[in-house]
Amino acid sequence: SERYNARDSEPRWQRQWDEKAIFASKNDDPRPKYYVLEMFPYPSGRIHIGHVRNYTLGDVLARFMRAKGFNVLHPMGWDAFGLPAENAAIERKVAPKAWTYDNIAAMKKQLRSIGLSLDWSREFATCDPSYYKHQQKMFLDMLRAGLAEREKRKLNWDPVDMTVLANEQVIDGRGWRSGAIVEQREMSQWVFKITKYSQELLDALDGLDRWPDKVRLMQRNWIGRSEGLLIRFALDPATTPADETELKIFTTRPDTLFGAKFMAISADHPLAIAAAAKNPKLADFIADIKKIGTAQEIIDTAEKQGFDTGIKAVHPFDPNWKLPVYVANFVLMEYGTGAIFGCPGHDQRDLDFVNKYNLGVTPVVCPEGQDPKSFVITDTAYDGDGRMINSRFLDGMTIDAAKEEIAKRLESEMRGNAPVGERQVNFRLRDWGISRQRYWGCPIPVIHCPKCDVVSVPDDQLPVTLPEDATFDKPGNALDHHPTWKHVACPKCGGKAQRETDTMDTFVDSSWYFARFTDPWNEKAPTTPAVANRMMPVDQYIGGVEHAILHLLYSRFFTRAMKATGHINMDEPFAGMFTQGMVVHETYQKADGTYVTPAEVKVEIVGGERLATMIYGDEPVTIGPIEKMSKSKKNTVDPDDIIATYGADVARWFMLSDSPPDRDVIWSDERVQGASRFVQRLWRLVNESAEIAKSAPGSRPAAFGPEALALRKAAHGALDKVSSGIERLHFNVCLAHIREFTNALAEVLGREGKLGPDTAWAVREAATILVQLIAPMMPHLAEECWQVLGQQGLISEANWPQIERDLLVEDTVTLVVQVNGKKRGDVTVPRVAQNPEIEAAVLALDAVKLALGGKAVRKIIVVPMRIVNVVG
Ligand code: ANZ
Ligand code: ZN
Repeated sequence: SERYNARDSEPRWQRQWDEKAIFASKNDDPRPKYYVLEMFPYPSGRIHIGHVRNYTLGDVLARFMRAKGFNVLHPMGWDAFGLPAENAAIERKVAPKAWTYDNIAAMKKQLRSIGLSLDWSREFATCDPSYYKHQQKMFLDMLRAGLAEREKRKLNWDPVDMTVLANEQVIDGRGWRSGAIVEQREMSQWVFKITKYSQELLDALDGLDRWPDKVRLMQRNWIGRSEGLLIRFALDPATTPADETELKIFTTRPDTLFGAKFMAISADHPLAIAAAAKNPKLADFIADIKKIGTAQEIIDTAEKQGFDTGIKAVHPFDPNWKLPVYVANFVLMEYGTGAIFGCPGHDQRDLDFVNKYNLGVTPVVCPEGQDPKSFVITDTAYDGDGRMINSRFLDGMTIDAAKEEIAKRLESEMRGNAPVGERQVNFRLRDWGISRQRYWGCPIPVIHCPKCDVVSVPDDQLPVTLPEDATFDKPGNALDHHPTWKHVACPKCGGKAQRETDTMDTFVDSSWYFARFTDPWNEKAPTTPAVANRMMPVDQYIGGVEHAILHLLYSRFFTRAMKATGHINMDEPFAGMFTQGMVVHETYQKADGTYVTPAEVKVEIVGGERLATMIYGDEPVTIGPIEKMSKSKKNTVDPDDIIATYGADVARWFMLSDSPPDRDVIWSDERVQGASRFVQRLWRLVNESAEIAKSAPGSRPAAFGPEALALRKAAHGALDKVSSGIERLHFNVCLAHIREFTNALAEVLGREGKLGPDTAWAVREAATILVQLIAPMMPHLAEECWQVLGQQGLISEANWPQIERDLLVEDTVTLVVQVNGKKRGDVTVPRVAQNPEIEAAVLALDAVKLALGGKAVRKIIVVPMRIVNVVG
């Protein structure tokens, strides 16, 4: 037969699937549902190879579950708002909308060429007014429910780009794009009250047992619950500015209170501001340390710095013990109370700090088994377990007992009319600020009226759409400097008012799209609750680990907010979560250090070593480390090129082979060619099998000889292993089983002489099963083979084959062999073997003869399926 021609076959099958709309899922389908979702793409312009991996993983599962008889929902859409569209508008003078929809059209074509079983009838882009209309409605619902609020916050303001920057976008005190010195500005912005759910979002993680542990841990850490004590330290009046009489701190280690050496407050703390007003040097210091911004990583890695304010705090258990109060760069205003006491013995930051300012160390927790007298701490703080020392009434206690003791004493000690200590649970999680000074986002549907304050846009005036004639020739928010858009009449009083010109964080758009997919046709409401409640949660969500925190957490919050406002009746949107690994590739550099693409390089093996040269000109190239594919390293491969050269099935097969899906996979041309050869091999085998099948009896033979039986066992064994492998997303293991089974079939086909009718029948069965096994992975090739085998209809619509369980039973059994009760080895016999046969096999063993040492056998006891004991 001829070679399999993917270029001819693939578009043909894609057209057929489309015309018959076989992947469209119907909401009134009575079968049990299965919702597979891959994280939807940002329409950047081109699909990259990571998308191909992501969607292939989901597609295998979707096709498998469809064959298993589920009503599979497998939709696709576009996460279409965001900054790149505005940058394109600035750089290339194309409107964000035109740029975005052009990209969507191009990427949709690419996605189709991969042969994914997607339900395109549900497609939407988050920038469609028919989508964001509902998002605006839900924003207003959340506002009424107290889940959205306006809040004053200190934000990083870039005075050149005229925008708020995220902490991560402030580098060395400057805006990441403009390079301008960033200012801290107090601004009103909209926040979602995610912190109302902190405890719940944390607790519910336990129930997400089909999520990776690492993702749950990341979420746990992000929510960051800690139990501790608020302590009001009195300030020494002689040293403090007027009005400041006490300093409130939050600590998780009240047990270490007798190891305290200093107090530290944030540069934004009111006490710091009050002190700076009288001390220009302190004011300079504060201005200086604020330049590094407030990004956690930067703070964690920056050198610890402090400034002694001269203020003294009084130790809660000793009126004569005075602690210096520093302004320090590692204390954040946003956490706890923005103030701490420092205990250098048991906190590394505090230790670095006292070592710099010579404040001394007193250890107060001594590890078990260590002599307290010889326990000194110099460079490394001790944060382990132990017993209290140097701590007066705490001495000898465990850490937990000491914490409890301090809490009890300070809770019952009153100063003024409040206790000095108070137990508190703190969360690291902050409310979600959603205001962005951007044009290309979902408008926030409120109006600011000088008389009525903030007024919601009435429901019947939704959506608030973006003006299409915005210009991008000035920095700042194009909505804000649009000549007319923001000027409107107040819906309440009719007076002159202004629209909110901030738009929503694009994370809002992706926090509910999965629910919208359940009924994207509903024009009146974000969801049709009866449908959403039936089709949700997503049974298997698949995406990159880079979204393991924010996107998943926001989606979990938003689902709860939708529940609170009546749009869905569940808490958790994703029952199963899978984080896939990256596609990585080695890098190539010319002698001058410039990177070149894999397409420009040829790699040869010379003397066992891989050597690379430029294809044109033979210039030598250095093979660099394997890295994540990126434009800057030029180590990318273009899915279009791969599909044009090898076909989508080869690309899909390659993506699934070798590496477990949660690990990185190394792109390698050699192995892609291997996948391509495997496709041709399958094609030949199926064609040969089809020839043989012609001579096979129409109905199932009454009995099968050993040759036919062995092949049937290989087929059903593979079917069993692949079925359970796909359910667990162990795709690389499935592929290995398929290859093994392919070899078994090839071996039978390669035999000399004519095959018996029972074997011919088994060949037909095996080829049919083989084609069905590869169908989720290589659907185009499978359709083509399905025809060759003379099957009716599309394989994409066929049911998954039935496993014949009795073919899975092993036909041999291994028994432990003992001589006089002592193990001497084992013996493998046919499962059906009778005792005389087993006894003969056991007595023939050298180990048994040796153990008997010539003695006569008195008797042999056979414990069926388990043990044979020879008594000598
Ligand atoms: C004294 C102490 C002694 C502390 C010790 C730790 C170890 P988590 O677990 O993250 O809640 N802290 C409190 N507020 C802070 C702020 N705004 N900026 C920086 N650090 C702050 O951490 C709580 C601990 O972090 C608190 O307990 C406090 O230091 C510090 F041996 O108090 B601890
Ligand atoms: Zn008004």
